[in-house]
Amino acid sequence: MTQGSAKNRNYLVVGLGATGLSCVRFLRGRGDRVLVMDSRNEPPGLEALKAEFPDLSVATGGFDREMLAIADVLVMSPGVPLATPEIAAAIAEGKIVSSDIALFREAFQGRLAVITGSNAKSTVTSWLADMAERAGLSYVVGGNLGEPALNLLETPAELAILELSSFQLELVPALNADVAALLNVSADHMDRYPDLEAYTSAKQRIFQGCKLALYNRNDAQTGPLVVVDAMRSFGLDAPTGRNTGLVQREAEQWLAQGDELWMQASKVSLPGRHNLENALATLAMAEALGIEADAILASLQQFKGLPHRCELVAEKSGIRFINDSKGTNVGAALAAVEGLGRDPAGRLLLLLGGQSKGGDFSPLKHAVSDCCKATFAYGEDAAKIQSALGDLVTLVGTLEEALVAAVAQAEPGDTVLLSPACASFDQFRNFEHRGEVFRQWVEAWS
Ligand code: UMA
Ligand code: ADP
Repeated sequence: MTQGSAKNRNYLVVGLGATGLSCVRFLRGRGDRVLVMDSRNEPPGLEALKAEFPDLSVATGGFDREMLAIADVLVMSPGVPLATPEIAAAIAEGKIVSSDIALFREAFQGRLAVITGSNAKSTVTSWLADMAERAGLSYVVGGNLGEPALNLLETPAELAILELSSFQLELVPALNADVAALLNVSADHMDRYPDLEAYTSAKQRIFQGCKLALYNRNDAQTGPLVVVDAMRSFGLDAPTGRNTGLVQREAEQWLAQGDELWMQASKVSLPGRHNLENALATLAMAEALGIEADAILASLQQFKGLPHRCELVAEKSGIRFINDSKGTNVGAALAAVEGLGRDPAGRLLLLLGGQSKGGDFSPLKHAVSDCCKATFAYGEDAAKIQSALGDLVTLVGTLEEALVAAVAQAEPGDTVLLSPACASFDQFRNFEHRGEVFRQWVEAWS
């Protein structure tokens, strides 16, 4: 897989979402020849693209064989699998594969911090950006988080912080990042990968050529499998060396780096044990990047978190309502249930449901049994959830019905938690829409 801006090459941008649009603008901006194709009849950015580049050749409604024949470089969007038959055939014929992240890596001259994982990517990425902001650094932040990486090049910056998905990582050569973090690995996108190993291999690509690899020492799949200059780990146990972890001092737990105590864990702004992990990962990255300690400490205590991630929506009649709509896979819901539900145990009313993305729900069984007073499953894969969790689960039709059933059983001191472990697309536009429907229902409830 090579990139490069050799002239006289035909770049074929495959996919016309946010990424494709950013690629067209970037390649045209540097004077390259660009073609575009999308398998959808009406891809989202088409009108904007035609208005901006009236002379551009665009093929829609399929993967156009003529365009594929002309192309030298396929600039892939993350939503299009490399295994798509037309694409796989073109690669077998010798077409070069590139992507927005690969092009970004070539063009960006500053320091690079990259973050992946099945869960907590957006939280850690945004938290690190919050630290950079408080330290007054010139930085940009984006990638899978939302703003396509190539758009970030418009802002001069000394540091780029990128959240990267497995889809994006499949499409990059060595990123040579200054700090690369793999936060955790659990099954996700199993509708796209043949097995967990293939998905994990994609995630592992983040470490290629990095100066410092950060991994989760309690998740064996995250340790770098390639040779790296240096590595550190984070975890909720006591740290050795320059690793980060939790240390008990009398009645208090502290965030620590080796022997050095940073802050009492109780002062971390985000709720739950899983967010202590996130705090420790972010602290490790920030320290490695040389971000000043005062900025790190202030952010650990004040960062507000992102909407739809274990977000307290309201407390009514003594019942807390938490929106974790971004908990779109089993690993995420497990972290939310264990992170919020163990102390005290048995006070959670959990709402699960939607489209399963091929995941296996059985890893939730112990945590649900230990932490939840009741669990309700709704939506397309509700029966699949029930067959994994058995009597622990009550079947309902919709999220609203799950809420009605949950509040009927809730008592003061309980928490109603939406952490669905599924994609939302069966009943909602996206996870944000699902979270908003939850919020609106709670606000209207009395
Ligand atoms: N698609 C087609 N035919 C095409 C091109 C795309 O059917 O020819 C479909 C894809 O299968 C997918 C959808 O269109 O369902 C969007 O794909 P895309 O690659 O065009 O997406 P972009 O709009 O470019 O957004 C992408 C990321 N989307 C995906 O990886 C699916 C966004 O992550 C990311 O924010 C954006 O680039 C900027 O970097 C979203 C996401 O869901 C949030 N990511 C997954 C996740 O977090 O789990 C990986
Ligand atoms: P991502 O960008 O990887 O989807 P987010 O930061 O948006 O990650 O968080 C998504 C969900 O992951 C949260 O809503 C929560 O359910 C779960 N989560 C948060 N922190 C962790 C963690 N440390 N380990 C596992 N799951 C987590």
